[in-house]
Amino acid sequence: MKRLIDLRSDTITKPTEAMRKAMAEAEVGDDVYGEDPTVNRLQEKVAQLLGKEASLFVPSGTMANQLAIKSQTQPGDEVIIEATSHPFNFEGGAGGALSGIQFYCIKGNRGILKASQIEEAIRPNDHHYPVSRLICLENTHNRGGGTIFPIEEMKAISRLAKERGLLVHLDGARLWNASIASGIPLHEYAKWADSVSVCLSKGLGAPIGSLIAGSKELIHRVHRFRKMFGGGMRQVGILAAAGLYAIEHHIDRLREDHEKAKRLAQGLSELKGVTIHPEQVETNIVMFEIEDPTMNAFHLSEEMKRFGVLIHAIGKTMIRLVTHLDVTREDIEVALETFERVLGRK
Ligand code: TLP
Repeated sequence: MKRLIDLRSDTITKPTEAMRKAMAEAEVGDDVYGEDPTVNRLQEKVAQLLGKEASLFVPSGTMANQLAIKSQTQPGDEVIIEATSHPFNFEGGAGGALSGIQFYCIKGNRGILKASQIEEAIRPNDHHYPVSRLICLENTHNRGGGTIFPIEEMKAISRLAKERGLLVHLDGARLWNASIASGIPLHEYAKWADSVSVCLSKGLGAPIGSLIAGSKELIHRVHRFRKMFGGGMRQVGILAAAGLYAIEHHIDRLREDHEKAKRLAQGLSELKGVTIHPEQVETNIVMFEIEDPTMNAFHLSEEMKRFGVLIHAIGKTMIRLVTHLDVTREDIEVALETFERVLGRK
């Protein structure tokens, strides 16, 4: 069967041979007893990279975000968040269901919020209002198009949060990408948040796994809730080994994914019916709009699939493409030729 070029997400990568070898050779133990040496090593490594006291291995980015919310709020509290963010839109309503919080959504500029917008959203200390407790940021911002959250704005938000007694959670599923593209170390970003989640199963190419990092006290609470949410795992050193391998070998190469995304955007800008701003592509996500009387985004996605290229239609006019470890530079050229075949040149 012809190999598909899959640009739907960076979550679709398969573990490399070398990663599988590291997994097969991993030393393991019962992690519910805290006795898995490979998990412990991964947790220490990630805490150190993020400059936090501790971190905890969890199955998914969704669980990491939801544990951050659960362990830093009370039912009835309000969580201030960007309107197109992952926790608000794509986590099955978990914030309400599992933590009893409500979200206060603010529309950002390609996912990026300003401290002044957040300031306006903080509720007065009056019994009519919910208690504003937690601010959630996302870096890079998925729906914003892989946008990097400017560090200066993060600092300003963190200062505001401190002044007003709120906490900050950073959904850093793709913080690795932000760090590589901006040259700002991971711990510099993490410094401005009380809790940070990172994913191993996106650009880094591991099959599973996320971590949540913060103070020892916070991670102690997160640990309790991880058990409650059913996320206590046993001999998962096998999975942690994939994560360690990914951290050691797949961070620097993210640059290549960013270059591939830029090439895609530039190529797409020459095609009929495509509205795209190549200069806005900062990391590995490319968003574009399709305006063609005969073709909407779903139709385009079907057509591309017929020719072996998978893309993600996220609405009638919007398409998302994500570059990753399992698409080569040649694949990008083939994908662009296929787009051209379907859409034609301007
Ligand atoms: N994002 C997935 C889909 O759920 C949309 C993707 O293909 O991009 N935070 C951010 C910023 C994410 O992009 C994702 C996954 C998550 C959290 C959740 O991670 P998982 O899928 O591990 O629960």
